[in-house]
Amino acid sequence: MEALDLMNSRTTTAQFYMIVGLGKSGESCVRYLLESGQQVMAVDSRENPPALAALRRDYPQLDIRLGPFKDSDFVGQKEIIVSPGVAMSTPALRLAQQNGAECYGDIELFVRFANAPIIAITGSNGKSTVVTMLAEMFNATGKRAIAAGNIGKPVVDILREGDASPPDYYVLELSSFQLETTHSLDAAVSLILNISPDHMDRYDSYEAYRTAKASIYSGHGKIVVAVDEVELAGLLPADRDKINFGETAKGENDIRIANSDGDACIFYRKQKLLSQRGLKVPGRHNLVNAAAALAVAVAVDVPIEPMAKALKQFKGLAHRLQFIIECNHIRWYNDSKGTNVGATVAAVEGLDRKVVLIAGGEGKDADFTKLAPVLKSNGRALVLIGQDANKIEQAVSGVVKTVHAVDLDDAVAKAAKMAEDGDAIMLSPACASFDMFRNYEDRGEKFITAVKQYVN
Ligand code: UMA
Ligand code: ADP
Repeated sequence: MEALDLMNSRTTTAQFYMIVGLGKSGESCVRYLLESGQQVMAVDSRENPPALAALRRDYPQLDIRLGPFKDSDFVGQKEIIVSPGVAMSTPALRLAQQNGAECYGDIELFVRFANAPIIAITGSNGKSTVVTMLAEMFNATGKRAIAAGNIGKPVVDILREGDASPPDYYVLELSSFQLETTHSLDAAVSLILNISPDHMDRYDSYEAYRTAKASIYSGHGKIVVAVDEVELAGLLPADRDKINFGETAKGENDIRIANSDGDACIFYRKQKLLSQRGLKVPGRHNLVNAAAALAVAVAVDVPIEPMAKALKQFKGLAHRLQFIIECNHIRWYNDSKGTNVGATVAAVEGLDRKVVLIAGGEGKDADFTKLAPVLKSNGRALVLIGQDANKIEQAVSGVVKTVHAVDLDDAVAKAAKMAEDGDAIMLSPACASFDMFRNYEDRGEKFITAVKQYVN
């Protein structure tokens, strides 16, 4: 049965929903609910949220309230669908809950109607890469998989598309924000890739962030475990089928990483499936991502060799350790999606050469001292931009030569002057982009333009 019919059959009379946030998630929920005959109002604390113009055009009668949230709009609501960018600790939402409202996010709405097994993936870093790897691997080997969620396609759009025949798998990238507002997830396979501090401006503690991530394990499905990740300790439920991956994975069905013939390789049951040099994506972290994707393949019981073969064709995503150009023996990389300290550490560590790092932006209350060891071992110099440039400088003081730049053009010119033969120059900000750019894509594209202008 198609999702819209399913929803109509479940609700004999139209229900009233309040949608909080009119970004991508809110827009998809508004459209889906209206298309399925429900009643909707929407609020956004911004004056001009991204979906406003399109919704006003298509639904001129829709009740939309903008600007700072008003308690009076929330009290008395029964069903509130909350966008991931709005914290559940927002006072108006707390008040609504105290008054009996059920609050949940778009992922919850989706999982109630999803008609194919869900592979749920979270982690502080590598989510989009692994989700895309898996979708490409399935689709290249005769299975149909749809990738959605935090990767950029709102899940409710899948319900709206009302696919006549369900895919074999939904591969969902889930952020901690989305997991917090999902209560009925029962994924066929769930995976936490890694956990390191992120979004500390939104959580009261690191523990609260870890707990939000761990809720991906709710339900009865199999769990794919990154066994080398110490941060997962204490989060794993005991009584579930598990497939491990990593250097310390030892089980019959596990995916193991080990050195062989001078290269880091991935093994399954003593068979070498692929090696670091056989991948098109650089960096040790991408070998780990590949191992994670293969462990999911084991968990869903599809033939592993064709999946490994398809993985070798994966070319990587834009803005993730993306090679731009080599000029005068210097290689330039765009890692604009490196939006937290853990990602930047992995990116700098992942290259087999010294790095002039361009970093900085909106720091989300991160602890930047964690950048110091990797800058000491692999860094040539540091060029800082953005709102939290001084914070980063203080945190890594004296480790490498550090300069400040006013914008990306300036940063590119300064980085080029400090690089030596054979070095890499990389934008991997360890910060969000919103202080200077529309988003990380905008930052990455502007960086690529600045690099190309500089070298030409
Ligand atoms: N906002 C307000 N007031 C509101 C509603 C939102 O100020 O009333 C702000 C938020 O604080 C945020 C921005 O608007 O800064 C966007 O929030 P949103 O909830 O409207 O976002 P969407 O456009 O719906 O996009 C969301 C995810 N965004 C966030 O979680 C912030 C997208 O992930 C995701 O691709 C999309 O749903 C589809 O599922 C982006 C992201 O940055 C890439 N995610 C974070 C990350 O990866 O680190 C978690
Ligand atoms: P996410 O969707 O979790 O943000 P991405 O796949 O978009 O993850 O990668 C974001 C950044 O994280 C990359 O630019 C890279 O620097 C870093 N990264 C990717 N995979 C890993 C990993 N397994 N461990 C640590 N860092 C990683």
